[in-house]
Parts: sequence; C-alpha cells; structure tokens
Amino acid sequence: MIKPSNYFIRVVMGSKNDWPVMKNACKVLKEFEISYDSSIVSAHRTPTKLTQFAKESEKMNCTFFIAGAGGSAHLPGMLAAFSPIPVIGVPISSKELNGLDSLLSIVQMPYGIPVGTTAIGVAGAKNAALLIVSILSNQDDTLKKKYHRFRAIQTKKVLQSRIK
Ligand code: RP5
Repeated sequence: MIKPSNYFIRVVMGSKNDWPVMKNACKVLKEFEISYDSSIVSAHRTPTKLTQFAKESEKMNCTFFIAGAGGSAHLPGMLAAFSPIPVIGVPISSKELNGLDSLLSIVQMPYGIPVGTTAIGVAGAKNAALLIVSILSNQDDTLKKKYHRFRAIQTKKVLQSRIK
C-alpha cells in the first residue's frame, strides 16, 4: 500500500510469473497516488483463498480489482462471481497461445457477472489502472487534474516526436 486515499485497489494475479506484467498496473496507481496492494491468488490452485480474498476485500472497502491471469484465466471472472466489487481483467500472455486464450477467456463473461477486459500484457496492465483513474476522475477533481495533466504531457510528446 502507498499513501492513504479515498480509494483502495487490489491488484491480484494468478501466479508470481504474472508479476512482471502486473507490476505495471501498480506503477500507474502509484503515479496517481492511489492506494493499492498486490497479491497472488489462483482460482484453480488456491480456490479457498480466492473466496476468502473476495469477501475480505468487501470488508476492506476495495474500490476495484485489477486481476491478471493467463491461460484459461478464470481469476477475474471468479472474483466477480464472489463479490460485487468491479473487476478489470488483464490477459497475461501464455506460451502456447500468446495470450489469445487468456483474452478470450476473460472477455467472454456471460450476462450477469461483468468483467472489464483490457489488452493483453503490459499495455493492458497499465490501461487497467488508467481506466480506473478515468472512472474515478468523474467524481474527484484532484484526480481529474492529474489525469488531464498526464494526457496533455502524452499528447505533447507525440506532437514533438520526430523521425530521424
Ligand atoms: C494462471 O496460469 C496464471 O495467471 C499464469 O498466467 C498461468 C500460468 O501459471 P504458472 O504455471 O506460470 O504459475 O493461473
């Protein structure tokens, strides 16, 4: 966890091998001074921990989950099944199918239990955090200013970039 704020995001992943991707979501949350923690919870290897984690997160007033998983990637969907906290799923690239399996698994939630899904990999992990920033910005002027500044800097960089 970093600084206290009005929000608390739980970044969760199915394996420690997902961390090189998922740490990028944490970096963005830190940049925007949003409190978070990070955990490894596997839907298929630690199913009991998953149910406890989902329930405990409600008590902790968790605002969003960012859940990264690879392969059959049921972690985001199962978290959404066990708690009403909004879940953004990040498909992690798999060796065999390059993350297409993870993407399709996370994105194809049947009606009734929604999971937002980002792009596969690092861009998706960063965008999961940015998406949360943009949603929370709607009701938080301080965050809105930071988000506008982030986008303005990004735009400026692109406009100033030159091909040698
Ligand atoms: C999923 O299975 C994890 O999210 C990971 O991406 C994938 C493979 O896990 P490891 O075998 O690398 O631990 O649960």
